[in-house]
Amino acid sequence: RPNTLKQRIRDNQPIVSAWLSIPSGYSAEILARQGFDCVNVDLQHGMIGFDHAVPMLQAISATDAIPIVRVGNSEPAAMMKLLDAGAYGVICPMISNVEDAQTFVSACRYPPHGNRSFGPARGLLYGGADYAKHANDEILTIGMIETREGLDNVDAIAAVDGLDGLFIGPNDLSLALGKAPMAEPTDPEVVAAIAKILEAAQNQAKVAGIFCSSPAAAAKRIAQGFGFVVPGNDAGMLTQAGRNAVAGARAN
Ligand code: 3PY
Ligand code: MG
Repeated sequence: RPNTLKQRIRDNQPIVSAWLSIPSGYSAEILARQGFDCVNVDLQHGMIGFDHAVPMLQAISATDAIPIVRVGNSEPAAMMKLLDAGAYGVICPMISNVEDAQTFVSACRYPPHGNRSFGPARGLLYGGADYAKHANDEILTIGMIETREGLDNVDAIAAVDGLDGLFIGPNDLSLALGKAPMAEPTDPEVVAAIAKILEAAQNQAKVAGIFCSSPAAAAKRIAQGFGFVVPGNDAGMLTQAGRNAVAGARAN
């Protein structure tokens, strides 16, 4: 199965991703049916472990949205297991140097391009019988730049072979620069860091992504040149919808 996210990157078409923190196959299914290019199961900050991630990936893979995951760290075993569970892309947090990026990419690629172990389980069901032949080309690898070291090394990280893109965590990046965590940073130093990461990705013809806290913020990031945006997560959407419902019902 071709990864339509890779095609969109080649065609310079922005990717709009859903972001799941609620451990539910049902909410995964609901969001996967709303037109997102991909749906991310967040195992870093979401309330989600491997056992919940599997039915969520199953729900997403019954739709046209591509199932991806954000892992908790760059530990290879966990990401290999999620790839086996059918994730077609991995977002890895806290990539700080070339070695981090290489360890990450290697875990997502079968030899000779990496050290991913063979046992693709649901990968085969989702990707098709020829999964093993095409997995190295179809699995999307996105490294997060959100530490000071990562920012300093961003040009070298962006150049790592097999790394498909960079993704900014604005909260951690703000913290790393000594500021309060913010989803939509306004501090000039953080704003400049974001521009630097975007440019580093563009210089390598790789996709630049960023977490956003609203649809309007995501639209602005696309206009700025980002090719992968997240217009909020499930918990934020539910919170907003709940608030609006109460306010609307009490409108008179
Ligand atoms: C951050 O803002 O640090 C993130 O990782 C967003 O998901
Ligand atoms: Mg982060």
